[in-house]
Amino acid sequence: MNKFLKTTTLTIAACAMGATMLAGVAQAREWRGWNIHPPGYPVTIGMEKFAELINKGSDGRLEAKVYNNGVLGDQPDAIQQVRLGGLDWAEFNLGPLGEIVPEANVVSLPFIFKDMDSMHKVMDGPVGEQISAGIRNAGLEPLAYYDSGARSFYNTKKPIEKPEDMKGMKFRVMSNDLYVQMVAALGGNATPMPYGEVFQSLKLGVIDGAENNYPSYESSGHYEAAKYYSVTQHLILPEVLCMNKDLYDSLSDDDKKLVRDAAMQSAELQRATWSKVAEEDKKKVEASGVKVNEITDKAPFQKAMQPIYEKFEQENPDQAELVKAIQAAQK
Ligand code: GTR
Repeated sequence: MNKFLKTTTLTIAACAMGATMLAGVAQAREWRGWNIHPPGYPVTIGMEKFAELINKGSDGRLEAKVYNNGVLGDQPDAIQQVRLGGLDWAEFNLGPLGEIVPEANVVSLPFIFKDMDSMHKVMDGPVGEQISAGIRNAGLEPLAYYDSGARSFYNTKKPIEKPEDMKGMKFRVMSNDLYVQMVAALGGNATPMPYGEVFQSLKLGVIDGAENNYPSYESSGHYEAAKYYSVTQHLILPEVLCMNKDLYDSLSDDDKKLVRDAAMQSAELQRATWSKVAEEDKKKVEASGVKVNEITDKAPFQKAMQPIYEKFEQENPDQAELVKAIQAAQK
């Protein structure tokens, strides 16, 4: 995190803490919710719904609040904060979460899901339960899964049609070693970097590209800096609405139910909003001059991932079963 962001984050955190203290005993302690996205983004809409249902459903006994735009820190830091109780709840992508939840890392194997429907099917079944158990073991109570579509590569230089086109280009990836391996296997160079630094880095030419879904590509403004979007759809990553496990465990049964119902309703709204917004954002970036190229033959990209699967299964024998289960569920 850069210094300005860190100072701002600390100031905001201190203010939030001060406000909670000033509120005194009569009022609920505010549950601070970390969100990386701006207002109006599908995740933000879902999280705001969750907060609203909690606040209303408890007649103000509980108070959840969403802090947007990553002002409470970047994602890997926020994951630690929610685990430790410095923050209360959040919506995380399973990519960076995979670094501390081995079960969750299987979804970061590129091309593991055929499409969104297959991802939903797997996450709604026994594999999803094992991933949830892993998240719980890490000190986070998983409440509901949100959608984040499919991620594709974009860059400032040219359309990517085959892996060789990535040669010599530097791509920002999220914090997870599997993504560094992924870009390297395709012939490019990977640089893990906080989301909030990508726009500037594209503008300055520090990186040539990155990868994301349409709504993030649009809302982050990356589409203004990197005009070539190549539909590789190499990752279909679920996201999870979760809270500090000790906080969840401390709730009464009625409040646990309130939290779970609110999470479910928020996820329904988030998923419905997602499919609408993803389409709209594709049109919006195209209208702004972005060159989108579909990739008819994804086989060369998929083939290049084989060594990553082999290494992963060798190093994580416990997760190898999960990989097989995901593959079998999609046959
Ligand atoms: C978005 C995701 C965020 C964050 C971001 C990134 O699609 O919703 O949680 O992971 O991508 O690229 O860092």
